[in-house]
Amino acid sequence: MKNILIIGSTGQIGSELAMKLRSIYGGSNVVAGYIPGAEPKGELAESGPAEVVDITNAQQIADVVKKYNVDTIYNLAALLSAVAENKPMLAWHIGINGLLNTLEVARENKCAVFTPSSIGSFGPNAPKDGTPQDTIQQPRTMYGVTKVSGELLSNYYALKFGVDTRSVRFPGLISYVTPPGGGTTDYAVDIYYSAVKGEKFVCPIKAGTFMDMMYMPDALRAAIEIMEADPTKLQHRNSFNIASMSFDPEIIYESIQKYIPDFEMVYEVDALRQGIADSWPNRLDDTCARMEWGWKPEYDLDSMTRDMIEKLSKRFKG
Ligand code: AKB
Repeated sequence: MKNILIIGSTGQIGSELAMKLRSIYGGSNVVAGYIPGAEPKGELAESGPAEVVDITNAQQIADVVKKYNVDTIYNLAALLSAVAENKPMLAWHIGINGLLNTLEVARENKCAVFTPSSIGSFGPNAPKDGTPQDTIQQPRTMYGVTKVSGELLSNYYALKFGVDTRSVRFPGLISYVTPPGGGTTDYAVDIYYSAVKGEKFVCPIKAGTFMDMMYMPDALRAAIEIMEADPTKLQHRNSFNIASMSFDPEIIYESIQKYIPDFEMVYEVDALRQGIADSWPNRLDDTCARMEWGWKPEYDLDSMTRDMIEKLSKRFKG
């Protein structure tokens, strides 16, 4: 049985991952770490312990790890790509100084650590289609810089100190539960909200811009399966390419139109997000994850669209 701390438990991934981990390992064995102002609510608040854990405060992390005998830390604290471009110092402080705090506490207390990386860790010099597991990583965004540095730092702690660090490179994550904030791939979530509410969608990303995307249930499973994987089979650690679908705005629009035929979309391109998207891969090659720990996505675009529309319709139309 694991004792888990989630840092950033009330964010887009954390809020769903916490509930999933609690359903597997038991409510009392998963501590929801949060920062003041982002307190857990509802089911998340009621189903297990919660503690203030600011990733930039090493002592706070250490105190909670000791109090709950934590052996596994999910580090989900980060600024997403577009926000990080506007607040680069803060993005570095949370993404790298925060990670260093987490890794040091993990080293001292023998914890395993999961820290997600991203498709944003690649840059314009990496092959765009079928981006390999091991290739050039020269991102031109602060988000990407923190993600590559985080991968290297996590590998360093594994090699030098034996800390069990593992990670996946998440694509854009799509969910009907907690909306994302400040990502380049957020349009692929917002489009479903507009469609279900009967609103015209104003797309900030140009037609023809392909990016990897994934439905949240697959992403949660990836985060759990990599931490459960047999370490003797892992040739990589930080971080594995994972993939399930790649599309551009026209393709997701058509997928929604199959279920909501009068749905309309227009384009008003956001220069910051478009620039970031243009520097990212179109589609990652996830062969290593499939071979080393059996990664396999369950959702494709159509099954995701059906589920998103059904769940959001229930919420908005009652
Ligand atoms: C973002 O768009 O910033 C994130 C990501 C792909 O890492 N969703």
